[in-house]
Amino acid sequence: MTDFFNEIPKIKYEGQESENDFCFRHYNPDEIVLGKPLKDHLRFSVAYWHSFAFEGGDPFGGQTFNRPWFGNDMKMAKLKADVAFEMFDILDAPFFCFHDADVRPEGTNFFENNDNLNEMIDYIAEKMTYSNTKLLWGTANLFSNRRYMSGAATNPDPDVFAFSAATIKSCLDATHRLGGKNYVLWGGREGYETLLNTHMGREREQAGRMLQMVVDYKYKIGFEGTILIEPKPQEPTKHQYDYDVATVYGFLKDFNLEGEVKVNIEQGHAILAGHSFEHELALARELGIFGSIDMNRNDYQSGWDTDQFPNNIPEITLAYYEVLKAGGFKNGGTNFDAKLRRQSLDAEDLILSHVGAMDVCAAGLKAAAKMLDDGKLEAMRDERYSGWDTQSGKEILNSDLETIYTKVLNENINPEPKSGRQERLENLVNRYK
Ligand code: XLS
Ligand code: NI
Ligand code: NI
Repeated sequence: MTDFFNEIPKIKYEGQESENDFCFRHYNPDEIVLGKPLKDHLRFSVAYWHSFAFEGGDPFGGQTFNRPWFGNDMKMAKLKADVAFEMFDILDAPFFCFHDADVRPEGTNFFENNDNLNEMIDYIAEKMTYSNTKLLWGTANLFSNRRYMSGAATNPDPDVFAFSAATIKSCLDATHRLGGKNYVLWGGREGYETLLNTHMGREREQAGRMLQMVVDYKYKIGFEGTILIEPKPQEPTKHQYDYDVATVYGFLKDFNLEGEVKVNIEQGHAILAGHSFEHELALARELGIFGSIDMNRNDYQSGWDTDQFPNNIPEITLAYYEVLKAGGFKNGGTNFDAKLRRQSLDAEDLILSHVGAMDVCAAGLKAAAKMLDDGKLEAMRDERYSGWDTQSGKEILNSDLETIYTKVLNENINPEPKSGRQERLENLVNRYK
C-alpha cells in the first residue's frame, strides 16, 4: 500500500439523506433498474491519463500538482500504477482506460517505448489478477510526442505512418493481453493546421488504410473487443477528419468498415462540433455504430475541451435515454475522460470528483429508465409519425412521383399542419427524477 490516499475510506452507497461527503447518494451499484444492476448499466471507467498523468497545466502555466510518482522512469511508473489501482479499489471502479504513454516511461525510440510498455503491462496484468477493475479500452497516444506534430496516420512522412502503425500494434497487443473490451482511436493530430500545406485526399486515404490494417490485425490476434473511433471536430488541430458521428460514418462507408468499427462519443466533443451529446448518440444508434461514451463536459463559456467531470443531471438523463434506447452498453461503458481543475491539488479531490460524477450519472440513468419505462415520450413521438403506419402512408413511401401526383389530385390531398408540442414534451421530460 502507498500512503497517497491515506485515510480515505472505500466509497459506499448511503443514500440521499447521508451527510457524509465520501459516499454515493444515487449510485447503488447493485440496485436493479430495468432488470439489471446499475453497475452493469453504467460500466464506469477511470481515465488513467487525467487522473494520474495530468500535471495541472493550462495554456498559461505548467504543473500545479505534486504527485510522488511524477518522473520518467520505471520506478515512478510502477508507483503510479500502485496508486491507480488503490483508487480503483476505493471507488470500486469496474473499469479503467489508458494510453501507452500514460503507463510507461517515454523512451528515445520505438524499441525503448516497446520495452517499457511490455514491462508495465506485465506489472498491470499482475495487479489485475487481484483487482475487480477490468480494462474498458486501451489506446495509443499518437499526438503528444513532437514526431506526431503533422499527424500520425495522416503524416506527410511515411516513416511517421510506420512508427504509428508499429505503436498501434503494440497497444492492441497490450489491450488484448489485459482483456480490454474495446480499442480506441482518437485522431488528435489527424487533420490540418492549414490547407495551404495539406493534401486532404491523400491524408484521408492514409487514415483509411491505417484503419483497415487495425481491423485486419484485430482478427489476426483474435481480439474480440470493438474497435472504436472517437470523433472530435478540432483541437489540437484546426480541423480533424473524424469531425463528428456523421462524418465518421461516411468515412467508414468509404473504406468498407461500417460493420467493423463503432464510435466512442464524448460529450465535450459533441458540443465542440455544434451538436448536443444526445444528437450524436441518437445518430450513432440510428446508424448502428453506437459503441461507448466519454462522459466529460466542457465549460460552456470558454469554448474549449476542458474535460470536466459531469454535474448536470438533466443533460445526462437525455444522454442515457439514448444509450438505453440503443439497448445499453455491450462492450462499451462510461469513461470519465475528465480531469481535475488545476487548483484541486489534494488526493481527496481525485476521489470526490469521481464520486460526484458517478452519482450524477446514476441519477441521470435512473431518470432515463423511468422515462423509457413509462413510454409517454415515445408514445407522443410515435403518434406524430402514425400517418406513416397507415396503408396510405406505406403506399406513398413505396410509390413514384407520377403515381403520387395522381393520388394527390384524385384524393385532393391537402395537408393540415399539426403542433410539434415541443413545450409539452419539455415539461414532460422535466418531471422525471
Ligand atoms: C481528447 C480525447 C482523448 C481520447 C483518448 O480530446 O478525448 O482523451 O479520449 O485518446
Ligand atoms: Ni475522449
Ligand atoms: Ni476529449
